[in-house]
Amino acid sequence: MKFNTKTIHGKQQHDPSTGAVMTPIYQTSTFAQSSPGVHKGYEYSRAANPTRTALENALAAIENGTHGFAFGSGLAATDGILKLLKAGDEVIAMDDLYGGSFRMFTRIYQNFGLKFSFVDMTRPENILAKITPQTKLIWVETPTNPLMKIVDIKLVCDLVKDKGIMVAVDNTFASPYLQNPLDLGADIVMHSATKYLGGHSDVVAGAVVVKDESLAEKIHFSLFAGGGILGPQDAYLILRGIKTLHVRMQRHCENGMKVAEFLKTHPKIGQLFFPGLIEHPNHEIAKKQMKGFGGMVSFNFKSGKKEDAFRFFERLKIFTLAESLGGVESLANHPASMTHASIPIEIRTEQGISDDLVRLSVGIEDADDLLADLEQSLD
Ligand code: P1T
Repeated sequence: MKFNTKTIHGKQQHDPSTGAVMTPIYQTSTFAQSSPGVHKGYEYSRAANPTRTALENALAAIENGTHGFAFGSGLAATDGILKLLKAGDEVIAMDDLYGGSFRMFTRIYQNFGLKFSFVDMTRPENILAKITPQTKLIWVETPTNPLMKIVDIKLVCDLVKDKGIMVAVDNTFASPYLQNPLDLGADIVMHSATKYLGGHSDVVAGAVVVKDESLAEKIHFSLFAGGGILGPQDAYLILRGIKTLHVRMQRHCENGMKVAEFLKTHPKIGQLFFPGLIEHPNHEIAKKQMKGFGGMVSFNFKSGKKEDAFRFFERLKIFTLAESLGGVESLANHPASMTHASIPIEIRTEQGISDDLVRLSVGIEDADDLLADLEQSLD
């Protein structure tokens, strides 16, 4: 089955009890048993719920995995993965990544005895330099949030193959339409389903997909025993969103490219971060491992002034200044004070998350209107 069919039909069935074409919202916490332990496959909704099962099957289908898991948020999904580790284990993580992931790693799990090193994985030799016998997980994010670096997933997986180290990829920015990390050798793929999977900025959710039976059992245990599940209403919304993922992503990619091309020639723009541009340092890798370049574009100002960024945000009319991304509507974000404020300023500055950095989530509106909005605001 091709991807554009899988988003709608992948591992889906009509509701077995009624024939309902769309999976109903099973708003129930518990399920009747005819004798202790005798039931129709469901006991208690923290363990499994039919609406969540339908979503988890859809997630597995579009990420080419065998098992999907739906968590209450992207961070709950990350948390569910980290719970596979134990004190003394070491994690090598991408240096540029969502601020909330960095905050969880350094302010929660470090206190529980995990050790984290952050390296620029666009140079894979940086990973090799940090591997020790205690290394158990490589945490890749690509494209990265907010600087749009691209990591060669297959190269990283090949590097640690046979070393007993798992590779997890946060695939939020690409979405499964553009890239399938499990096909490139990753063990785990994770999403903030709040973003492109949901697609309408109306739900917070997380996803994990694996292709290995014993890893699936461990993730299910982490979800079930840790309790960070997604409720049935939210599971329904993500399932509904996935059905149009391929159509939305095509337009996100088209509009993202148009916005990047426009910004490239604008005299006030300094650095532009978009993997679809031939000038992007990782463009060739992006071309190799992604089906398109997505709708996320970051840039800073030639002036280097925070005030210029703030004036730009305040004058936007169609782009909304807000956290998050991946919805049908265009958003603008100031990473330094919003999504990445939890990263200490010295690390932020070293990474290049400057005070004049702007991150755009380009939506699926008419591109002419988006370009006109950027132009009037920059002028
Ligand atoms: O917000 P939540 O659903 O918990 O997802 C966390 C998360 C994980 N990974 C990546 C790459 C993300 O971008 C996010 C959430 N990011 C934003 C809210 C943002 O505006 O960047």
